Amino acid sequence: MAEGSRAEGSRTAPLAFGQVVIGPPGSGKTTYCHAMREFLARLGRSVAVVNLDPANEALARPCALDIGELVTLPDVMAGLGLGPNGGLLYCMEYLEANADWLRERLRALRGHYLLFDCPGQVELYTHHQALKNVLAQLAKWNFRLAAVHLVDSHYCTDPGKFISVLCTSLATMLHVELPHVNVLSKMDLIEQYGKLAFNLDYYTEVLDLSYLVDHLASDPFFRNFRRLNEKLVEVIEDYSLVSFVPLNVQDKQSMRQVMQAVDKANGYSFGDQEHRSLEALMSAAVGADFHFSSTLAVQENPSFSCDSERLKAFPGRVWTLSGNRQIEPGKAGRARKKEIRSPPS
Ligand SMILES: Nc1nc2c(ncn2[C@@H]2O[C@H](COP(=O)(O)OP(=O)(O)OP(=O)(O)O)[C@@H](O)[C@H]2O)c(=O)[nH]1
Ligand SMILES: [Mg+2]
Repeated sequence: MAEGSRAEGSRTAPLAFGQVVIGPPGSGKTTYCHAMREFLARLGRSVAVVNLDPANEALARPCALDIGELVTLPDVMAGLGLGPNGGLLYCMEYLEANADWLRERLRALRGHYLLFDCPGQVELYTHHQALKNVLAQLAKWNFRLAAVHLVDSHYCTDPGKFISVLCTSLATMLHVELPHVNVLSKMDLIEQYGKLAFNLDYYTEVLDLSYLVDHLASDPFFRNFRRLNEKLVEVIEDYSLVSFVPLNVQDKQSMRQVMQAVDKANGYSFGDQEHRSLEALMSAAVGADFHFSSTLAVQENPSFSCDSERLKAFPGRVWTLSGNRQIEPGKAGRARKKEIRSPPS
């Protein structure tokens, strides 16, 4: 399409809002999309799920728009002799080349709040260009989207994996270039995943990571990699961008907390009616800090466990920092470090 007519189209197209749901394989993207669709629909929002995952062959739940109508992974693999990973990258490049198809199909969904269910292939979000270009195109067509990056909370149980998750999340934020909400998914399973080395707020707020490096160094295998881990967490702290919202898709409070974080990120503002529906849905007075209450809900569960020795490193329940907001998100990592080490007043 000529650049001129595209620009004209974006001037006249009304604003549309939505979420681009991304993350590693099996992190719960599809489950989240449908749970969020139901949650928002109960508030009176017109929501449509757009399946952008060409590997989703038989859609168990209805989607308003399916990339499978344009291209499917099995066809690409069979036709071009590609494996699943190469095939998926090809599918996204094919989508980018056929952006007009997407635009036409999305036109029919104007007026809806859109949830884009994306493939679970990490390179799409860290360095491959196709999906990023499609998202940039959507922005030109007046879509105001926020990326919702799901990561399985299982990774909190292993400090080494948690550092790699932080690196991936940061790389994704820098690559995708959308307003971004990182989410720790499957919180309902965290107790089954095993003992955490630190309290939950430590992982969601991404507090002083030197504790994580110290903890890793206590493992003989990781001792040799201490310097590498120190440098990695230095990069994460220097950017000071990564933090997580905990999510349990079966819990309304938790869904509300994610919804509010995303609405703030993409600038969606709802009317009185939706606000009243939300209050009715919650059917209880809720404090202002849902983040605190949700992590607290998990932490105060009798079966939730974390290493008590590590807890002692944080005197005076510094975990309430997310509750009383002594630490503002976005503050430099080193400033956070200083604050967390000072004794409580
Ligand atoms: N207990 C629990 N299970 C979940 C949750 N979210 C997803 N699952 C399960 O995790 C598995 C993977 O979920 P999906 O929603 O298919 O994950 P996905 O990210 O879309 O996976 P890909 O599209 O293959 O990348 C399924 O068995 C889900 O039932 C959750 O919040 N709690
Ligand atoms: Mg999926």
